[in-house]
Amino acid sequence: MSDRYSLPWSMVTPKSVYLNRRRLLASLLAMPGLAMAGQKLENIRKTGYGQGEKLTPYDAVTGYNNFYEFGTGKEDPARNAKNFRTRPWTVRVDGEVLKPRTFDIDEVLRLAPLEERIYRHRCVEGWSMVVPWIGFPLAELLKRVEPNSNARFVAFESYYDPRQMPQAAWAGIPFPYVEGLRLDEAMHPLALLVCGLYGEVLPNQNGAPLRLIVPWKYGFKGIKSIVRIRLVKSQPPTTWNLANAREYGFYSNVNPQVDHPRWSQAKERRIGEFFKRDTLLFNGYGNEVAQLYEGMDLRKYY
Ligand SMILES: Nc1nc2c(c(=O)[nH]1)N[C@H]1C(S)=C(S)[C@@H](COP(=O)(O)O)O[C@H]1N2
Ligand SMILES: [Mo]
Repeated sequence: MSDRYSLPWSMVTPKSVYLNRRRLLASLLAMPGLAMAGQKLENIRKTGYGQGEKLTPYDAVTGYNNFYEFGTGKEDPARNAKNFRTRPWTVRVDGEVLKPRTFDIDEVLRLAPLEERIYRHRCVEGWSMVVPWIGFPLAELLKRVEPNSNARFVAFESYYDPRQMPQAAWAGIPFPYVEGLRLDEAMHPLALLVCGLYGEVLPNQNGAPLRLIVPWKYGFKGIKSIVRIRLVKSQPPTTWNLANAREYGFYSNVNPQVDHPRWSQAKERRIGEFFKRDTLLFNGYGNEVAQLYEGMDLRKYY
C-alpha cells in the first residue's frame, strides 16, 4: 500500500490499530486470486486481427473450457480453478539459449506491449469460438534468451500441483501437461503468449497467468498456466500424443481433410450457432502460415 493511503489513517487512529490495518491490507493484497480476479488491463493496443468476426460471448469463453488439471467436464475448470494461485509465479526459460533466465510473471507481462487479437479458436473435438485474447508474440520472449544454433524446437510445461488440482487424478492423461512447437512455428508472429481476454486479466480456467495460443492449430496446442519453456534440439513429447499417438500428432494443424480416427474434421460447430461451418485449412490462417509446411505431407505430419 502506498503511504498516500496509510498516512491519513495513521493520523486519526491509534498506532496499534493502524499497524493491524496495514497488516490486514497487506495480507489481503498478497492473497492470490483476490488481487487479480476481473482486473481490467490498461493500455491494450488494438490490432486488425479478426475484424468482422462475431465474438463468442464472455460467458461461453470462460464457462466452457478444457483444462483437465481441474476436471474433464466443460464446466469443471470454471468451478474448480476459482482459488488457483497465480502469484507468486515464475517462468523458467532455458535449454539451448545463450541467456537462460527465470522471469517473474510480472516481468514477463512487461516484456512487450500488450495487444488485443481476435482469433478463431478451434478445438480438436469439433467446436470453435472467436476470442479477443490479450497478449504478445511468443517470439518477443524467445528473443530475450537468445536461442543458440542447436535450438530447433520449443518445449512448454504447465504448472502441476495435485493438492491444488485434485481432479487431475481422474483425467486419464499424464501431468504436467506438456506441449511443443518447431522453432519457426514458435517464432511466427501469430503465435501468442496470452495473459488476458475481453479486456481483463485471464481467468484461471482459461490458463492464468500465462498460456499459449497458436490459432492455426487445434486448441490443445494452447498449453495453459505455463511455468517452463525450454529450447531443445529434437522434437519434444506432447501430452495428447503421449496419451494417444494414433489420434494426436505433434503438428496438429487444423485441417478439414485429415480426420480424427474417430470423427470427421470437415465441419465445426461455432459455439452459439445452430448450423455447422466448414472447417478451414490452418483454421483460415493459411496465407500467413502455409509456407511453414511447404513440401510436407500433412497426412503424415498430422
Ligand atoms: N495445461 C493444460 N492446457 C490445456 C488443456 C489442458 O487440459 N491442460 N486443454 C487444451 C485444450 S484441449 C483446449 S481446446 C484449450 C482450451 O482453451 P480455453 O479453455 O481457453 O478455450 O486449452 C488447451 N490447453
Ligand atoms: Mo481441445
